[in-house]
Amino acid sequence: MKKTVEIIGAPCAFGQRKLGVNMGPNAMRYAGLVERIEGTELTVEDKGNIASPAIDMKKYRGEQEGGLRNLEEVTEFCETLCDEVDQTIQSGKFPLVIGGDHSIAMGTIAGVKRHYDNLGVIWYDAHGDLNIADSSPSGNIHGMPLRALIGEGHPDLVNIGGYQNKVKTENIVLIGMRDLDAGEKKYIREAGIKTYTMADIDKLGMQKVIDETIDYLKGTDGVHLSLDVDALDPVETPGTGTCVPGGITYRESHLAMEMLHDANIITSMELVEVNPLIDINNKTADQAVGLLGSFFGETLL
Ligand code: HAR
Ligand code: MN
Ligand code: MN
Ligand code: MN
Repeated sequence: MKKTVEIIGAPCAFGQRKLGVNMGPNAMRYAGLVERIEGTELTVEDKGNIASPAIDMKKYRGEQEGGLRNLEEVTEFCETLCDEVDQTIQSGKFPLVIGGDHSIAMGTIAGVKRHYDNLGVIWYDAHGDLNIADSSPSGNIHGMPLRALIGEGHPDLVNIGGYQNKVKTENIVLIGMRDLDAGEKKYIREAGIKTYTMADIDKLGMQKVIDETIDYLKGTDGVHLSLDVDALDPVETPGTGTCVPGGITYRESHLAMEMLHDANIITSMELVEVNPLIDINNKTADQAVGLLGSFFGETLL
């Protein structure tokens, strides 16, 4: 792990329809994010929040046209984020991007991939985020970023950062899947993407899932961890816009973070979809910060 962690706040809410996810970065700061990482051996620099296009509430709440809600705003946001992440890595620091909805992954990974030839991606999520406009039931772009990163979908999204094909299907591991749309299931099978559904986690246990994931990605030259808090069970972790019952527990998620820390394979990370406006006393941000503590090397003893 690089010695300095640079926090980049990415307050984007354009990838879905629930305002409040743009307050996720500050909710995590309020929950003690900086202090928590500083409690490990690492140095923390908080770059603050990147600029977001203005939110026009009428348009934001309105029906989308053309199957992609707020396409221009998402694209503009991700272009800015891409350059920020690129700069962070160039200056020798570890980028920790805090969202914001999951559409920001297209910006984060566009910036990351400029530095790696064979990037691996761990997508820890209830959802595959592998839709294109035609297969999307919602038109919400946060359900599409991974597919765009692979190189399919609207050209504006596919070309964020000025280039395409950032992630190879054989370098992806999906963990926590339990709400895949029909088109996503078909795509995952056809592309042969390594997938751990909740049923797989039940059977194997999180320890084996992460051991296998680390082994599976051993040929990559960097691994990005994209952690969507809706991977966790909504009974414990309710502050997120698209809750799906039957999720990963908080303790299992700690185990995953601790193992990834010990394996020392993650070269960039983002944590997304914390929405304090639909949370209970900021507990989802508290948990997100707890998981980040484990990821950055906190121990219980
Ligand atoms: N698959 C559904 C859609 O495309 C729901 C996607 C929800 N996505 C996120 N990110 N919360 O994982 O609309
Ligand atoms: Mn997601
Ligand atoms: Mn999700
Ligand atoms: Mn750019």
